[in-house]
Amino acid sequence: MAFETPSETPERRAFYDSIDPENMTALWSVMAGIITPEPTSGCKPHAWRYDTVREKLIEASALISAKEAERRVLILENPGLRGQSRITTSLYAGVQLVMPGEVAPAHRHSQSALRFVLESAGGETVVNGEVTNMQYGDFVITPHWQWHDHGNDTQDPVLWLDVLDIPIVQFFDASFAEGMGEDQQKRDTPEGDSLARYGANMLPLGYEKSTPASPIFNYPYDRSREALERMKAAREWDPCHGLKMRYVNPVNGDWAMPTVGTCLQLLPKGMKTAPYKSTDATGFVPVEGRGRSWVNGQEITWGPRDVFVVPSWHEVVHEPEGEAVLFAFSDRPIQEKLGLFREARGNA
Ligand code: 1HN
Repeated sequence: MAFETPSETPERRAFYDSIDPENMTALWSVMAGIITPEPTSGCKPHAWRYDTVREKLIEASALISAKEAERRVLILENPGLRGQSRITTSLYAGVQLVMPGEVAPAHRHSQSALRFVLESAGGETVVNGEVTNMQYGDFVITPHWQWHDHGNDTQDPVLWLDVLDIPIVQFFDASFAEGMGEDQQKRDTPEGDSLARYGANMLPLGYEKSTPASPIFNYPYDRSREALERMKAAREWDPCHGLKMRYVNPVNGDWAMPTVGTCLQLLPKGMKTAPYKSTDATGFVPVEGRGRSWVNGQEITWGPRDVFVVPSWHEVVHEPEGEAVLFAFSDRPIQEKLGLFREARGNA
């Protein structure tokens, strides 16, 4: 049963007005709005078309360099949350462009970031002294407070989706940031070191975890895709998700990032998923294939590199045209740790 707001009488109104200057509010006058029987999100279902985002970024590249901008990014703002730099209530997302020869200078901040590579013939990002080459579909993380800079020595534009936990850090008033004062940090770790060290089903003997983020910072698409391709043969489809795998921190099996959960999902040809809803508003990036999804009945069509959002507690049904692969991100790791995560499968 939902809470109901008691009716207002002239005496009650006068009372509310009398406590207002004292910085007090009567709970019973606002309770129904703040303790809701189900999530009531300001976040709306929406899709951003890659062609449009890319075109506008190329236009922006004539106006400002990556260096002057610090990061040349167009923020994907949820239509229900305009002006707040949010794609969902708890997450920030934007698409970043680095033109040939450009650098995005080294800096660090409390916010954790992920990059999902949308277009790259070999752009580079350096995290904590180690460079990694970026290819389409790679999932790259920049853990909080680690130095990072980006470069593009190729002939073609490099674009990726950035997802950061900015609204979460904002909520806790815990933001720190600083520039390095140099375009590029020193590369003092061999390329591929962290993937070899932590991403081969082994760990250095005696390794002790020092941060909640995964020590792997590039999860290459070809590896993740290969896993899905092999598993496909078993033909074990989850009715709501097809085949959905989460990216993990190999040290403890937790999510790769403490604040943002990420998955790669294969929807087989001919599948229409069973209705699903969960408390973690989720952003999807189709990597392969086209299709449509219904979000609380609202149809969203999608193709490669588009970005679309399913808000908290909105029922979603996916229907790929052929086989499709989707990258997904949400704040699920935090909700799980706080005991808040809920889901409903099927027509419940
Ligand atoms: C940031 O550091 C990057 O490093 C991208 O590429 C987007 C948005 C807000 C704050 C920091 C990056 C960002 C950001």
